[in-house]
This record gives sequence, structure tokens and C-alpha cells, in this order.
Amino acid sequence: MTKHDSPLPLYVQIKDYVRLNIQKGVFRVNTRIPSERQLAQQFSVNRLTVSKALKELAQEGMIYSRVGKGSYVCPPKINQTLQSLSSFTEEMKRRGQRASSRVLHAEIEPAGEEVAEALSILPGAEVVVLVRLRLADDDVIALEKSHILNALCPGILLHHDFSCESLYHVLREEYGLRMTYAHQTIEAQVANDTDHRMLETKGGAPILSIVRVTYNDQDQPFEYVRSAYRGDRYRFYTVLRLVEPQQD
Ligand code: 16G
Repeated sequence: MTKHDSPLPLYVQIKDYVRLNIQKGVFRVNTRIPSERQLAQQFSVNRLTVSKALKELAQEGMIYSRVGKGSYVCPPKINQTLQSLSSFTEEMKRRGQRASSRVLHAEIEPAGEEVAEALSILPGAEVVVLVRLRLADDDVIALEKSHILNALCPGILLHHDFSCESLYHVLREEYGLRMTYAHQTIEAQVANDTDHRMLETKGGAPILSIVRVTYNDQDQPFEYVRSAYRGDRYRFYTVLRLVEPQQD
């Protein structure tokens, strides 16, 4: 129950109540939470107060609304650690989810300037270009455009179906590629129309734009990937260790 004499504003108390019930699993994923009217009655507040609480929970990605139907609980965000070099398939397996892809484009193409520079090759050298929608348990999570040096994996597109196979697994097991580290940047972006359409998000939804260059054990970059991850479904997790401040 809300406390009218609490220092916390009433709408914050309602937010906390809904959030707690989602976290405890009382309000389950993709099911409807109590309506604005029910919450207003339950907490003896006016509907505007409840509406403010629900609006903020929606902005925080806890709930989503269906026109004329009320508010529903969002699936939890996928937590990916930033410590290790892993693949989408491995990350999903670790979470007990099933990874799959929709292959939108798979061709061998001459590298343009940007790709050539990232991979330290000459423009025009052959790269495998693979564009995939990445899914976790049939939910679209990311749109990925990968460029891989064709010289390191000849024939890869002829013999593999990347709608169900892992690119990293094939590169390691079939082509003996020893990937050792990657440079990666992550930026927040507002999704454009194509991102919305592909990622099945609505206007205003944020995306995490990720660029990764992956290196083998010879310090040779072999993969350049640009991806758009759904900001409402994905978050990165990292452990920070204290670096002792320098004494002046
Ligand atoms: C991840 C990588 C991507 C890599 C892919 C391979 C990020 C941001 N990106 O999505 O660079 O190409 O895994 O996935 O983590 P796969 O082995 O499942 O095909």
C-alpha cells in the first residue's frame, strides 16, 4: 500500500510496487498488469498519478502498452558480460535460450574503403558479407552485418547455412581460425526506419550500435561487424576493479 505520509512521491511508490511484483514474478512476462483504474482504487490515488508511474515504467523498459488493452510485462533484458570474446550463439546458450538467424544477405564482395581499413586490406580485396537478424527464442534481438576475410574461409557460404549455424563455430572448427581478441565500441543511437522495421521495434526505441573488429593469433583482423542491438532487450554487464589512484 502507498503511504501518504512517506517522503517518496505516491507515483514512485506505485512504480516500486509494480517493479517489485514483476521482479518477484507475481506479474509474469507478457501478461497484463492491473489496470490504471484498479491501481488507482487499490492505492487511493487519482488516475493521473498511476498514469505517471506506468509511463515511467514503460520508458524504463519494464512494461509495454497495447492500445485499448492495458499494460503488459516486458521480457527481461539479456545481460551480456563484456569480459570475454564470445558469439551470439554462445551467449544465448549460456542463458538457456535458443539462438537462430534470418539470413538477409550472404555474398562475396569487394571491400569498400571503410571495411578495407578496418581489416587492414586493400580496397577491392574479397570479403564475405553476411547480414543476419539474430533471434533469441524466436524474438528479434539484433541486426548484424559481418565482413570476414574471404581468403581465410574459402567456400564458407557454399557449405554452411547461417540461419542455424554459428559463424564463430564454423571459423574455429572448419577453418582452424584462432580468434584471440577484439576491439569493440558501443554507442547509443536512435533507431532509423530500417532498424525499426527489421528489429520490430516502435518509434523512439533506442538501439545499441556496436562495432567489433576481431583478431586472430597473428594479430591479423579477420572480422569487421556492425550491429544494431535492441536497447530495450539488451544490456551489457561489466565488473570494474579499482585502479589505485596515483599519489601526487
Ligand atoms: C556476436 C558478435 C559478432 C559475431 C557473432 C558471431 C557482438 C556485439 N557481436 O554477435 O561480432 O560475428 O557473435 O555469432 O557480440 P555466431 O557465432 O552465433 O554466428
